[in-house]
Amino acid sequence: MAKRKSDQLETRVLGDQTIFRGAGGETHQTAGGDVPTLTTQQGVPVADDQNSLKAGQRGPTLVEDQHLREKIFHFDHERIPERVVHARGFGAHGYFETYESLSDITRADIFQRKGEKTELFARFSTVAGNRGSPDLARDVRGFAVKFYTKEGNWDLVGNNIPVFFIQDAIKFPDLIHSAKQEPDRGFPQAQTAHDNFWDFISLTPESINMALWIMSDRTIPRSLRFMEGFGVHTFRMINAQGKSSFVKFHWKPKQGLQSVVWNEALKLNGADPDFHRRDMWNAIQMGDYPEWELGLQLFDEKFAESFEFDVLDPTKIIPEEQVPVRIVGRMVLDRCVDNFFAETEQVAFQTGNLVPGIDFTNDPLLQGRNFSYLDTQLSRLGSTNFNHLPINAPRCPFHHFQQDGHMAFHNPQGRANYEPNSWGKNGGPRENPEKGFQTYAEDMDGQKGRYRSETFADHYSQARQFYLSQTAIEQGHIADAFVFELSKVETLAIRERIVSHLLNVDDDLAGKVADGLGLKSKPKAADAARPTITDLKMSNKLSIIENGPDSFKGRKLGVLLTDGADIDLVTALKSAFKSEGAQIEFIAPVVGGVEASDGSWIEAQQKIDGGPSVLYDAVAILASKEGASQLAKSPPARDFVADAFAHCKFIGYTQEVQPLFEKAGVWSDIDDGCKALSKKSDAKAFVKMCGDLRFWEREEKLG
Ligand code: HDE
Repeated sequence: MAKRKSDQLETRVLGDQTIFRGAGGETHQTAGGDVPTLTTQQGVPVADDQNSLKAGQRGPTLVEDQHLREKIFHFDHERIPERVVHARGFGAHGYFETYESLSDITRADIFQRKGEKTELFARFSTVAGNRGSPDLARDVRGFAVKFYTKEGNWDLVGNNIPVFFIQDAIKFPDLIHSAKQEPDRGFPQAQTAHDNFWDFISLTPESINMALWIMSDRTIPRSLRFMEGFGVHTFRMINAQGKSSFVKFHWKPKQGLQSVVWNEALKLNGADPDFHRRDMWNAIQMGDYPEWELGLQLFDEKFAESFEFDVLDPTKIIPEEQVPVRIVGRMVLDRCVDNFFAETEQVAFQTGNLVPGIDFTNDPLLQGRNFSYLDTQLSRLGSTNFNHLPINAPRCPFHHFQQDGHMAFHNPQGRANYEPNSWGKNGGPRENPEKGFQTYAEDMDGQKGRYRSETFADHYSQARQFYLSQTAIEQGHIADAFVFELSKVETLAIRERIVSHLLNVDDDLAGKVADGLGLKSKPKAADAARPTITDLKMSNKLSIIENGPDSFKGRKLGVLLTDGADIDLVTALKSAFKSEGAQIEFIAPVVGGVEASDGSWIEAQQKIDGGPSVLYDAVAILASKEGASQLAKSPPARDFVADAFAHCKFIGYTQEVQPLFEKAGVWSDIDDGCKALSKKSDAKAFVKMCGDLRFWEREEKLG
């Protein structure tokens, strides 16, 4: 027992616990034998981290307590401004593997050597919500990747939707102001279902294509792992001979595409506001590394001139049927961050971060972004030296004469901090016309003016193409989403204006939305700058359902158990789903677990009310007779079944569950999406069945 100087305080070491006894009682701290001594930031060892320095037992705290002041001072300044958009995000480390040399198309070093791996960091985000907002907000997802290439950092700062709301950067502050919380009341946050947003959209016809995309299930992805990514703008690739090709970038998830349904998203936000980040974290920690393939749509001036729309207009896609996507490599995310703040929060993406061999086009949105992303880092990270942070620093050698400023870790060494200079070898780095970044020498000629090109004037044709390319289920979801959002809009004129735009997209959609809103009379179609092209070819790449996963791999089964659950079935399910590469979680009346039919103990991961069925892609309910009648009395257990059924999930069940299913109101509706489990071999059939996204036929029946 070590005695302190003060009579009132003593410190005892008991096993691996240090016990401090003071007038206020005892505090305990676990400390292994070899742990380092706690110090201040100056490295001064700390003797007492429990009590501030006071004049007397009950006296005032003394300002000379430097440890207290340093600790509180630092804590007071822990937060930095959140991103003005894309505040809520989740990042992970990984690598890019080049499938083939693209030296005929680009001199970008990352695309020169087949099989080469390049370190990268990816950050996924929602756009409108604040840093603490829920993951399943209906919103576009940011999809930003920083490649640490051998010739500098290349940032591909994209979204999970290939088009954008506006055509010119000058409208971005208006768009974002309208989407975020309204300025007088400070709400609603993380949702577009309010007047300001739809007012802006209804007065901005160029946003209608994007409006269709955001009302689709693309904005409620099942997981960050199951969504596509897009560079959105047309970029250029330049080869060593200076030849330019236009390019659009695509990320295709190897897991396939998958979204949740809206009612599920609403419930998920309550059940687990961190659903997406938890999913990504768990998948990587378990070694189920998410992968995307990078695809390029490459085309030349000739195609650009013959295309129905302007390739510089970011509200348009180029359908894959017109320019196929060439797969050139893959991204694997295989490492979680060590520290969320240092990496995910401080990473600074910039569209301006390009490498030799990749270049901009004159897309007016991209041009505006190039200004914004550098500028915003100063107010967010507080110093021009944000590139000194490890997450932002290039991994290749870098040499320049930029110096000083807040928090400068690297300054030029030696005498030379300017160029040209006469100091020969010691004079520091020099420019290199061969290796250096060469801007593509595009011809430029024109009068100054604030223009919107005539070639950007078609606002409805691709919205129609997108809508008609969806399956009937997805079309239903789009109409429902419009009705949901516009029902939250209080101003009738705004609701009507949106319907007037939809009339230029598709009559049937406009009709469904007008009916869903209970409009007394249908408005007339909005004046269109260009008539809608009605015969654009459909593209099945635009549907999620048509591009879903082909197995249950990487997805999650939730098994609701009670005491007496059939051990053979539990074991069979476990092994069938594990060998499929899926996750399985047990839910029970108490988290301690249940006693199975053979007397063995099965530990649960969730208690029923903490593990609702919205957390799972498919569910099974294995109960004894007694267990099922207990569950029938439990509202969370009834919701578990009713929600799984309403969300068109595949459901495995044993006959004993009848009382529970009856109470949940689904027993008489049991359909082909429900699999009776009675023998071991049923588990395999069930996992196969779950390979489909959902049992959508049920949705049609439920209406
Ligand atoms: Fe962004 N955007 N953006 N954006 N954006 C930001 O940069 C901006 C746009 C995107 O995980 C900000 O560092 C303007 C399109 C992602 O850190 C800011 C315009 C696309 C992220 C900014 C756009 C994006 C951002 C806020 C219109 C898809 C998160 C914090 C001209 C192609 C990156 C920051 C991360 C973040 C400006 C439009 C994607 C303010 C001015 C189009 C994924 O600089």
